[in-house]
Amino acid sequence: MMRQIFKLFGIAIAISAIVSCQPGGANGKSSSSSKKSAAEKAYVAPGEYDEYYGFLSGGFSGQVYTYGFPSARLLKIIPVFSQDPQSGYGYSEETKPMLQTSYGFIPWDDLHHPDISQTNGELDGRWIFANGNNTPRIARIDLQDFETQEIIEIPNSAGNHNSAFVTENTEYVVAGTRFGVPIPQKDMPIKDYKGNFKASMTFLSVDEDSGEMDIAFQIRLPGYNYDLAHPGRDKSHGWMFFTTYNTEEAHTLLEVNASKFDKDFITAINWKKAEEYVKEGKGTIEKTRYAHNKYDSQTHTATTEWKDEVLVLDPTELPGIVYFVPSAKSPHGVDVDPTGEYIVSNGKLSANLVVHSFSKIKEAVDNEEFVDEAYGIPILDFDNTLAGIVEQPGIGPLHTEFDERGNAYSTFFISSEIVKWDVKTQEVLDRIDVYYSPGHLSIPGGNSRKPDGKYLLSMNKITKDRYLPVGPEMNQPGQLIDISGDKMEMILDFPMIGEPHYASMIHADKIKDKSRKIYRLASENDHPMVVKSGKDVDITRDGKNVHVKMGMIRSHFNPDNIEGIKVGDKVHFHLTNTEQDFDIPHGFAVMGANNSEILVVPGQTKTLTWEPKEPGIYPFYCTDFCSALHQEMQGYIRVSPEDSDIELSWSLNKNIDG
Ligand code: K7E
Ligand code: CUA
Repeated sequence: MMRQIFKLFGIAIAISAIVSCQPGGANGKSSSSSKKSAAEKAYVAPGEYDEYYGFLSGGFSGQVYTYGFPSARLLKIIPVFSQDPQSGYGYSEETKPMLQTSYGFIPWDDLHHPDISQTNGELDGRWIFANGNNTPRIARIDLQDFETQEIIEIPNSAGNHNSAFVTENTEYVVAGTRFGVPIPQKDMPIKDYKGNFKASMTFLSVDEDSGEMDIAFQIRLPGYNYDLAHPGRDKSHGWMFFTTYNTEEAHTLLEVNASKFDKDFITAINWKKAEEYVKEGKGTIEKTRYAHNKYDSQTHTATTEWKDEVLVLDPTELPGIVYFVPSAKSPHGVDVDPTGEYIVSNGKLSANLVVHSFSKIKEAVDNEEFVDEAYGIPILDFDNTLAGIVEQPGIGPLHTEFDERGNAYSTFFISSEIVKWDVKTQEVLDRIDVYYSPGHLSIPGGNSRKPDGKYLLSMNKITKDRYLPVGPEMNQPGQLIDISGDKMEMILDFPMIGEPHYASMIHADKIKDKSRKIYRLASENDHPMVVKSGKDVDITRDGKNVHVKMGMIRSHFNPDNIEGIKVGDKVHFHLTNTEQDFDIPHGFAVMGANNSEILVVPGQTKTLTWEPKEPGIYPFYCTDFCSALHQEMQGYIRVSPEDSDIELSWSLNKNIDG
């Protein structure tokens, strides 16, 4: 016991020593490789557009942040697994079903990896898929609306971390479990974990036209811990690779007990083979329960569909689907180069990077060169699958991305740097300090067949002295690095929000021209409570439920005086913004509402529910400064006692008689 504690201390001291000996504050040794200064490179003049979109995960904020690069201007916050008082997402009646799960309404999650859809191995800019790590879910954001349109819960999973990565034609989005757990869930002693807990890798199909997801199948695996995933591409298309740690199957003090074995695994899954088995009718249907939430942009309304079964493939009965490739100890990232040949495994505590060869893996599989098996799954030979080792590039490698010139870029958490190396020769070419401790990095298309290697975004975990202090917690620094030349050059340092893990970046041309401007009232609004013209304005009572169909246009609400509401009523404001002009939203807020304001974009309908508790006169107003007379965009609601006999009535520009 004593020895273990001492050992722990040793590790902690070693790590803190390495972290704290980094140079602080200003970086004096920035090398200017080109004629433009760093400031000029990151500068985007007023009125000009950025060249790239970057979609940064918010980690525990449950959101995605849209930035423009190279300026790092924040363009839009996209709520995903969160309630957002700005847009009303998760508060409006239409969007509440998006956050429904088998555990109930969950307005929070830990979002790590946004991944943009691909066609022929290139980013196509149609959708972003993102994972909810805590309550296993996958979301789809539409890049026409920049809104979350679908969230599907992942059953038989716990800690949905190796997600949401797409295959090169967006055939599948993968959702990999982090924790082993009993499947199906049950009450059992934790000490009996080993051999009894299980894990699931879930493959979700994606409809080519609508983007709609569906769970195609799950692969049941031993209950190790699985960390990250990336799809094969080009020559390795059809495969998916997952880092696998805690092959010791420890259930306590993992930092020691899951670091015993010299090697852990990359789990290589041949999903094309799995697909064949599915077509042959193989696999078992298991009973379960999960929510599938979809937003319909025609009715502006989300619905929850409850599903109760999932198709499970057992790789011990269906050979050829899963192989274990011994790899770096306690690996974190697994990254595949643009050719699909090199698979980089990043052992968190290691000073080397292990590079596997897909051709060699394939050959070993074809020749059945197995050295052992674990729970019935064949284990390949480490040396037989190795392409090479990047010797001593830094300490604590986490993630790697690629450019189109045959270079790889890896983050090193402990030695706080990014190292550039040659994928084929594994030779180190350049290195740059980042401040401090980078997690993921991102290059536009850097996890696709067609990288666009101009900029690299380093997402660092520790801030310390980078910015003016703001209390005990500092926003984490993002650092933009120009990688177009031989030497990497840091050009910008900016605070990010939440805890960004991965970000996906894409050239703006792939998105900007198809971005939605308005919902056409005539053809793109089938909401049952829509107000298309003044004659649709109406208020109806159904017992305690009062439905208000209200229009919004510069600069008034229709109606703006309402009487006959009583204490105990549930008032549903169905708000339609009847503007048909780009970028003219109206907001709605009523005094004492327990949810939020709501922002309605042109041609859209949204509903806010309000339950007045006391008699009185309640003002409501537009929250978004929409015209010179925005402050005139307001109204009153009269709330009477529960037993009052005042009739419902409403008006605009005339007195209510009563
Ligand atoms: Cu490395 Cu969740 Cu992708 Cu964080 S993970 S850094
Ligand atoms: Cu409408 Cu302000």
